[in-house]
Amino acid sequence: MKIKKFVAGSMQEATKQIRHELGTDAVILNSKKIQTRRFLGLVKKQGVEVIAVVDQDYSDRQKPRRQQLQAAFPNPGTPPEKPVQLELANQVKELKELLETRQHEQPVDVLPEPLKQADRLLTKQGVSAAVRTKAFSRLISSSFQEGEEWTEEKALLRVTDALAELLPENPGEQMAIRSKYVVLFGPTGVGKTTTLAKLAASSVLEENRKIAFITTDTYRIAAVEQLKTYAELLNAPLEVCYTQEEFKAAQQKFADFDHVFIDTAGRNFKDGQYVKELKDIIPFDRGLQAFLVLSATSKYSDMKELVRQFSSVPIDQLIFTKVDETDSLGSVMNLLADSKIGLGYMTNGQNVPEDIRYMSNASFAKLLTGC
Ligand SMILES: Nc1nc2c(ncn2[C@@H]2O[C@H](COP(=O)(O)OP(=O)(O)OP(=O)(O)O)[C@@H](O)[C@H]2O)c(=O)[nH]1
Ligand SMILES: [Mg+2]
Repeated sequence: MKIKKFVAGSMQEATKQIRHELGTDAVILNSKKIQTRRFLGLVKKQGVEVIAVVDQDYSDRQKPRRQQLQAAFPNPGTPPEKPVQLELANQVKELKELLETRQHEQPVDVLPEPLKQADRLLTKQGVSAAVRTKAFSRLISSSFQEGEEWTEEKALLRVTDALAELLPENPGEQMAIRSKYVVLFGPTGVGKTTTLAKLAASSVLEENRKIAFITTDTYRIAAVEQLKTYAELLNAPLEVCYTQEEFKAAQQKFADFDHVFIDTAGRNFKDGQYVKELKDIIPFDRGLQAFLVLSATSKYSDMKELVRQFSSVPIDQLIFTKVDETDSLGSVMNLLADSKIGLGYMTNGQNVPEDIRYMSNASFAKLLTGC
């Protein structure tokens, strides 16, 4: 297998070079527009940088097929000689078609074995083909050297970095809880109340903050009792609010507190009506840090639909719970790679306050690949 970077004035020129140097079985892995400098670096010129690869084994595997086709459709006599220009135009067209037909193949088909192995690991984790393709294209365009030696460890580290780069911006641990009001919402039973208690407990125990609780979960009878238990343990006041007026009154009451942790009712938010009900009670304004809580055990398509339903709510970050209950984080990766909302926390157990961790993009990618 041979991988090479080509720089040319246009895509057409680049494909000509690729055909010339790597042959007709070459596949374009990545291309981007670049600015080249000419004449003492003063004049800028538009160009393209293309990374192409040819897998000799693949090419050889195709030979018998080509011979078969030639045998099945023998050339009926010597073709008339074509003018040179027409010949060239046909070659370009042929190459274009070839590249187009092979564009949908996994780029990893032609990568070195350690990278293929990393790809298999991601596939096992449930990372989608689209995300894997994006990660490998990024890896190749940013740090792939011709003739580079690859080990399994190096491949995994580079893939981990490339995956982290696909994730939306994450404000970092120092900015974990940065607003006075912190609200958690999400589907039923994902661990909202437990996670809120973990965050509140860390705030009291590690940062010595003066905290209070509000709950708008008046739907389940036991919900208030559950939060009251945590509030009593942390010696923090709790207000139960049924309406936005009551919510605003509670905010007034807690005017001199450092943080107010707000719990909400778990509902089937695939029904947009519940999103509206949530917004009817809680004014989602600037002073509020909003976390959508999802379970890491959920299916990608369900989580994606939930995020879509919340598009009218300004969500700051996502929290994924129950990481301890799953062996594959592919659905979380697929969701994050697709989303503009960054990752915040992950929880990995029922213990309050221990089982929670702020996750940077790099630490999540490492957790995913086991690096
Ligand atoms: N294994 C595991 N269990 C968790 C985790 N977080 C919460 N749980 C458990 O999940 C169950 C539901 O937790 P809650 O905090 O009541 O969930 P909720 O989202 O507030 O539920 P509703 O308010 O009814 O929608 C409890 O048994 C928790 O102990 C976690 O990270 N891992
Ligand atoms: Mg709850």
